[in-house]
Amino acid sequence: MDFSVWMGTIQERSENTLDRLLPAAHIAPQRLHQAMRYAALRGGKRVRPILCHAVGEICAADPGRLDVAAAAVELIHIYSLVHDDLPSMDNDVLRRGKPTCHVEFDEATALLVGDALQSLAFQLLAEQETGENAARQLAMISLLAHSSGSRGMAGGQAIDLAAVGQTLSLEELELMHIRKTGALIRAAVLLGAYCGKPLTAPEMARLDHFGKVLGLLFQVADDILDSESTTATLGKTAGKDAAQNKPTYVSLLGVVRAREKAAELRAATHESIAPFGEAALRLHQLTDFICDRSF
Ligand code: GRG
Repeated sequence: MDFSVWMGTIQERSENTLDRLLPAAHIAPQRLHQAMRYAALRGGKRVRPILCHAVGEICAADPGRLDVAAAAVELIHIYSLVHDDLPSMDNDVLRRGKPTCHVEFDEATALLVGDALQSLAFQLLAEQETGENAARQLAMISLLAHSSGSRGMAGGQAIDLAAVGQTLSLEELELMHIRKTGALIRAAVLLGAYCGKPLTAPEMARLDHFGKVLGLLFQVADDILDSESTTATLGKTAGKDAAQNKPTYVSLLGVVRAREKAAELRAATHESIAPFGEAALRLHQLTDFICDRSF
């Protein structure tokens, strides 16, 4: 199956799973549930769910288990976007081609949407069957908690907020992105692996390395897009990093060297999963999509 067709099927599965697992809009408190569904449904590339499913092909994971793990990581991602867009953080009005959650509803509701989506993610991993046994499911919960907490995504966001108007070295920028964006990308990879047949320690280490490098590649590509694309194409405000005087790969390296960096990371990503052979086909294709995407 062509990659774009395969990706479309996973995006559809992801949408249907979120639709099924989110509280219905008519259930009280209706406004909060409407806002959760507004933020979560009909939008986004679903890169993290696609990653879960692509890794699932390596370890023969059950698609139903992957759906739940993928939904959990996507819910954390959506919560982070809703909170990131708030006036006290990035103060943005457009996300996934529509008004941000606090613009469509209100600030207090958007805050609660993020909180409730985060709780739902962990509820799913605790209540639904995602791994072969309880120990595996606990490992999945622990992984997602670490990845999204103060030494993962939330910590990366704190470094990001403190960095506005500052000069960061390349190493400091990398450390920020490893946490802010990379931690959840890595979690998506490893959650996919936990859904399937147990892999050997070297195989898990290989996937771990892949997830880390892919997270950086995702961010370099995102920085290049932010500097070169348009708001209409991205479905979110373009050029914000420069406007807010935020350090990025493009501001530090210039666009030509940022592209070289992306090419190096792409090669390293492919190399890290080469030993999986044909089973990693979807992961290779997804790596290229992340690097070459235009939105
Ligand atoms: C508020 C705790 C907290 C964390 C926020 C991820 C994040 C941390 C903020 C998002 C800001 C941002 C634009 C980061 C750059 C990389 C990124 C995560 C882009 C958005 O992810 P995509 O491109 O979005 O996967 P879609 O909408 O396609 O899911």
